[in-house]
Amino acid sequence: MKEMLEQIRVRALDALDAAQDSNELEALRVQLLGKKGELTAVLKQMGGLSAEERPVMGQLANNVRADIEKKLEARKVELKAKALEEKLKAEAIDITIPGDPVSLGHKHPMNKALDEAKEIFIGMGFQILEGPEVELAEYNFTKLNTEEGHPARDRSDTFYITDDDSVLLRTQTSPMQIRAMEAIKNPPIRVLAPGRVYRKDEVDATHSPMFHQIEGLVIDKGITMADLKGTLVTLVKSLYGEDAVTRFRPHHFPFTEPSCEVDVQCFKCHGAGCPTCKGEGWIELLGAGMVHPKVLENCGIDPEVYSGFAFGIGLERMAMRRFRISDLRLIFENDVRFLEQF
Ligand code: 2NL
Repeated sequence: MKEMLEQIRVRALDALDAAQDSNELEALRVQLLGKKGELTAVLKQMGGLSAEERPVMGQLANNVRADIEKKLEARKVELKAKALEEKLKAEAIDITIPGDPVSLGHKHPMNKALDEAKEIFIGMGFQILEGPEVELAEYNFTKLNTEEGHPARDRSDTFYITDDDSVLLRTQTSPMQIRAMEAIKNPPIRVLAPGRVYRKDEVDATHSPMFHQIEGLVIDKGITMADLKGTLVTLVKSLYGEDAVTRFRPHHFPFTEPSCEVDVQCFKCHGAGCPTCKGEGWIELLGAGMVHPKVLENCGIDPEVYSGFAFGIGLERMAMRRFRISDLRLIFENDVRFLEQF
């Protein structure tokens, strides 16, 4: 029996040393120490031993069991550490592998031009206004001194929504400024109204049925044409540089009196005439004027107390000049190869 126990000890310790993982260890534990295990089988034969031999064998069997248990525990710890190490190795990330390139977009050239213009006017104390593109004819035309029957209201120029022509797609952003005047009964008012506007134009290199406008409005006591000129010359200098030359030409709009158009001297030929200015020497920028007294009255502002000026700029034309774009359609097609250039 002594030999059997010694044999079990030697084989058990060897087998435990050879075990590759915790499953094998568990199988060995059952096989060696379990109720139907080898050691138990030997112990069951103890009954046949003499009274002197029994405690000696009992002692030895306990020693063998203790050795096996000790080894089992030690291997358990070793194999657990080994398994963890293998797991970490398998999950290791090679941080030196180059990442997938992220393609970053950027602002559309129209929004760049718009943001530039906004910054300039915010710097002069203007508030930015945005509002509905579907408007009442009342706000788009009537209150702007453009009565029913006026050629600007013609169905061939305006997208009307209702059959009675009372609701339309706004043809300018002025309705927002009318709302501002109605809401702020006590000037000063300094607002900038940028946004989409719609006119029934055929698409070509310089026309689109949807385009963007920036309108500005200033109302206070004692506002004169000098304020209009000062503000717009500041705009031109911010856009084209300190030495840019500005020209004010008489014009007509129903909502301003007097009215003017504002040109900047061609920055390429300085007035001599070249392809950039189509031989004119000047480039048209915007329309402006002193707010018509009837428009002030229509909004509940007393023209005997207050006066003001307003202006309107086409944003696409501004962006085309700013980024030297030759065809308006490129701005709306959104071909990435075109947009990437700005
Ligand atoms: C142009 C001309 C202009 C205005 C817009 C305006 C607005 C109010 C009252 C009076 Cl609420 N006027 N806006 C004035 C003059 C010109 O736009 O050529 N736009 C592209």
